[in-house]
Amino acid sequence: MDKKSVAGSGAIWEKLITRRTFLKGTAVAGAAAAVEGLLNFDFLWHLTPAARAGSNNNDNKYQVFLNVCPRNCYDTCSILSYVQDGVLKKVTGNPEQTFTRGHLCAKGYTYTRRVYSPDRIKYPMRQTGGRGSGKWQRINWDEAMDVIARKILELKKRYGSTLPICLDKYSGNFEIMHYGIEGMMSSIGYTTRALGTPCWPAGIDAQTFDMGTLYSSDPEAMVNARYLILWGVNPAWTSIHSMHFVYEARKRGAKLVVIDPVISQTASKADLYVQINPSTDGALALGMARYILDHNLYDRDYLQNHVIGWEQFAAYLRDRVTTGWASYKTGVPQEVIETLAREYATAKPALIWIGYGMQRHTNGGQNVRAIDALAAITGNIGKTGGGANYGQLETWGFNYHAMGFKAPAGSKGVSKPDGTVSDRFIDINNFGHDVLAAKDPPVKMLWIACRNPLSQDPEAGVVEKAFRSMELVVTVDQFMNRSAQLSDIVLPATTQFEDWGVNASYWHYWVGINQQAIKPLFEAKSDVQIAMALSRRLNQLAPGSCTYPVDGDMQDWLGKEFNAKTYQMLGIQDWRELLKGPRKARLPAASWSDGKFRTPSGKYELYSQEAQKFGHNPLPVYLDEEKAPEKYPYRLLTPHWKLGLHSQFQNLDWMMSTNPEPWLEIHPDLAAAKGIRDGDMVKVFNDLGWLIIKARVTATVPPGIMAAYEAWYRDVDYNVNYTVKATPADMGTKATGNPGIAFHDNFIDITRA
Ligand SMILES: Nc1nc2c(c(=O)[nH]1)N[C@H]1C(S)=C(S)[C@@H](COP(=O)(O)OP(=O)(O)OC[C@H]3O[C@@H](n4cnc5c(=O)[nH]c(N)nc54)[C@H](O)[C@@H]3O)O[C@H]1N2
Ligand SMILES: Nc1nc2c(c(=O)[nH]1)N[C@H]1C(S)=C(S)[C@@H](COP(=O)(O)OP(=O)(O)OC[C@H]3O[C@@H](n4cnc5c(=O)[nH]c(N)nc54)[C@H](O)[C@@H]3O)O[C@H]1N2
Ligand SMILES: [Mo]
Repeated sequence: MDKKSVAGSGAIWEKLITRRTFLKGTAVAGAAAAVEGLLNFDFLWHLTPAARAGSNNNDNKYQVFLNVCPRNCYDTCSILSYVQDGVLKKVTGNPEQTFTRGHLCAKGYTYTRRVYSPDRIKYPMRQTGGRGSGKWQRINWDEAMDVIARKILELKKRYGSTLPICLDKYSGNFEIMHYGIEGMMSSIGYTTRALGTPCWPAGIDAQTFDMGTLYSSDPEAMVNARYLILWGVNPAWTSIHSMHFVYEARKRGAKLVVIDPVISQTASKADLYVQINPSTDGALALGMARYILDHNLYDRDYLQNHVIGWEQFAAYLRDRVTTGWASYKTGVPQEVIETLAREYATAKPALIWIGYGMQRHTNGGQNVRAIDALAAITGNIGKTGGGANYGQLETWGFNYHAMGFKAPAGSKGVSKPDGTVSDRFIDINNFGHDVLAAKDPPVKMLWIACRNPLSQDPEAGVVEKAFRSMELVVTVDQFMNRSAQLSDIVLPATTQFEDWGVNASYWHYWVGINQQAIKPLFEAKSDVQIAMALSRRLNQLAPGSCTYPVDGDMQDWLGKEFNAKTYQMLGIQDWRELLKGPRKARLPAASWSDGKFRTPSGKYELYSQEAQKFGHNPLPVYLDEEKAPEKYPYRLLTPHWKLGLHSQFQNLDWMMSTNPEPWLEIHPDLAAAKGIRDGDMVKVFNDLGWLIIKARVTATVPPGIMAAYEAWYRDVDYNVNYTVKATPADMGTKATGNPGIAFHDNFIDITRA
């Protein structure tokens, strides 16, 4: 066994051989061969080290552009891009934007390496030897659009609708005009869509039942907290800019508590670290609530004026919850629970940041409701420096013009009981299975954009099967990742430096324009331009078959995304004012400060009939956590990694040079019991699949729990999702159409490889 990690689905060892050959031997090398020599890359390649050395004293030799990091990340940083002779030389954070404060994260500083990476997909390419063969042939855009358009029209003719065509798009680029990808699909007819999100839906529903929507306070206002609980969130890795505000709060006297089963980098900064059994956060919150109730530490006025359901909730607590029970469930000593409850309820304002990691469980939604309840009963909601922060979409009120195109007249889709027609929706969190299961008509073609399902979806082996069963798979991306390798046609996407756009964050309150700073590299196009090119060809072949515009000026289109409300929120009259710099939305520092909630009652709903309608207990009650089956007694957590963002960044040379291979964190006691030493290769497996990975023996994880971080490494066949089952979380359906996914309820066994 060589020293690199490998992964597979199904316990078939031969598959390993095929997979490795496919990955190392042909696909990557094949792609490289297809594109190398077509353009002398040395020119750009040699310039970027200079960008690295570029000094701030010489800024006047550059043209400076405003950009925004469009990744799915809390921070959505404001970037200043330095361009010389049409080449992006360096990037820095924009000091004007008070959340980014002039800094990027480690990933952001690699953007020059990403834009000019020799691994970028440079031209449309067609895989001629079959999916995964690695035999790629460069084709031109016209040919690519012709093949795709003909396939769409042929499928439409064969099945009488465009439902056999399925879109899977998620979060590779959250820039607003990227919703044009959905628009392109709508404009050809009714199609099959991956609906939902793998990210945060359980928590969204929880906050929606409690408060009417997710609307957290300005994270910059965290500095005002006197007590700050970071609950199942690891901002030292996943929201590095938030740490400034966390530290500032602490400097001003706040106590910092971190609750996580893993001693994360964030946990290492805490005044109090609480190691909790995974998925038992609801029990901890309810135990704290019981203590608060018994010791009269709740806020009577707030409950009376702004909350419904307190009596029922208090009765539930008295009836079913004790701090002793909470201790038994969570593994947290009873005294710690009581101290935490007392301190939290008496330090005002107290703020809880509820992370996305903690809700990726079968009871994640209920756990978030229980934590929200703490903020409500102590009257911390609506207070600057208080609250239960999870995320916000207040600043996302754009027109979504790029998305708003309708199916051609007479298109056939799914008929609904109310007489309307719609797309066919499948679950994004059980994508492979649902694609394979779709009937009448079956799914025959996939369009993948801003998405890497082969790496990010559970049951990656099933997703692979779904890919292999298609007649045509088109992937639009910047890199030849696993999904691209299993496609028939790949199309090169631009980076944010090569495009116009506008970005908001789901965390902070800033909105910024993304200026085109450099010309598109090679033959890359933006997703919207690809939609236009496809429409052009479709309409040539079959006039009227696609309603998407066939051309358009991207700055005009950008203007069409704004409306009176966004202008008012940003304090501008025209979007071009954003070319002077990003703007912060004019919202109160504390959400819900007017006490008007968006629930049916207009109050905070401890008792939610809406929750009941969706099949949940109307109260935030404890739902038992998922326990390890006998056969697979250990839990494998797969949270997010510092130097990558899902399947992005870790493939770049600077990242690979710092961290060339993934690892598994395992506690010394378990390692000893299994005869595993630090640095050994281990096999992690369950009925679904397996991976072979290097062990790091560390007491930062508890004995029965391991951690391996989700990521895509370029030359390493590593995929945590070969062992992750598509188990739904309890909530998510109300706000996002499908439940979230319990990525962290993943049980495995381990041996030395
Ligand atoms: N085991 C496990 N799995 C997880 C998670 C976990 O915690 N554990 N987390 C889940 C979460 S929270 C999320 S949000 C998902 C993320 O899942 P995805 O949204 O699929 O993740 P990314 O890898 O960020 O992006 C997908 C692709 O978009 C491409 N891309 C970037 N910019 C563009 C563009 O402008 N156009 C096009 N067409 N493509 C572009 C990138 O190169 C990348 O290949 O993963 C989920 N998967
Ligand atoms: N560097 C980097 N930044 C990112 C991302 C990335 O991939 N890399 N991804 C972005 C995206 S899409 C997202 S969704 C966010 C996610 O960022 P976070 O909200 O920080 O979520 P995670 O990193 O998935 O998990 C956070 C912590 O939750 C813990 N956890 C798991 N289960 C439980 C539990 O049952 N209880 C408790 N208390 N804790 C638990 C994990 O051990 C982990 O330390 O980050 C965004 N920012
Ligand atoms: Mo996410």
